[in-house]
Amino acid sequence: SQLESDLRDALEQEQFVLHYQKQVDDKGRTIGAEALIRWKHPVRGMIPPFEFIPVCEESGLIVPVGQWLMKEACQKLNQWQQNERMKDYTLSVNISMKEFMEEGFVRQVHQTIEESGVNPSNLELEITESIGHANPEELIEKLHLLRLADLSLAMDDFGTGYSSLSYLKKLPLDVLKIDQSFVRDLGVDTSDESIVQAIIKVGETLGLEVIAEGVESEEQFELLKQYGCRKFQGYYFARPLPAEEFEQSCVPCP
Ligand code: G
Ligand code: G
Ligand code: MN
Ligand code: NA
Repeated sequence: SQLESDLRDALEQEQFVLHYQKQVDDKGRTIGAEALIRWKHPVRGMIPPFEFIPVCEESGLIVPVGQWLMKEACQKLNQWQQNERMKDYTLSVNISMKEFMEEGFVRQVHQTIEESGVNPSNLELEITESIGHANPEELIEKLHLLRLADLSLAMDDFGTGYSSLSYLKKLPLDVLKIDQSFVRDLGVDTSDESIVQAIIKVGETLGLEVIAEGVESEEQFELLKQYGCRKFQGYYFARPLPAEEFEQSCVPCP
């Protein structure tokens, strides 16, 4: 398709960029960021990922795009690690299921980490529950191999998939990300309050960190803190921003 061939050009001409959305602690202090890809199209302007990631997945382009992304993310994290103010930030990167299931994915990630010289202990890979549709043994094995590089693994959009808790327990994860659909109606929908509390409890029980996504208001932030959540992400703190703007926004207040 036209889009597919445009995407090949985009890779060659380096038209992809990463934006960074802040993640904060309970005091609102920056602790890291999630990297979110954008396509800077020469004619159409900034194109959001939902308009091209599916095409990348169908066409196999997700492999080279994912490689570019991992390289870019490792370079950025490596820069932060040289900077006194940002040296402890974590950087989370989204991995699509198609990419994850690709032969050679783990080796490629390890190689990119090595070549970049980054300390991987602040690198986090986000997978989604839809990965659960894959062969469970193969998935668990792959996650263990990935973690040999000393990086962290997060379950993105948690609570929207179908994975059972007994399955979740078997996965070598570090972090659960509460899906923003549950955060949206906090203070409005009591069942969402219960779901969020339950997810935080599951995290505690399994020894996983929990981060709430999609925090848009002070009320949501306060409720999440009351429930015991310690990490937060959402428009209330910052939108995804180009690297420079993100880095400037992290300058501590005098
Ligand atoms: O702002 P946002 O529009 O960035 O992202 C929309 C969707 O695209 C989210 O589901 C997000 O996980 C996905 N996405 C964003 N960046 C990336 C990326 O770098 N790789 C993959 N595979 N998905 C991404
Ligand atoms: O699927 P994933 O969680 O990776 O994607 C994150 C998506 O959520 C991105 O599209 C990002 O722009 C968006 N996002 C981040 N914070 C907020 C928020 O507070 N509200 C809403 N509506 N979307 C958000
Ligand atoms: Mn994500
Ligand atoms: Na998410």
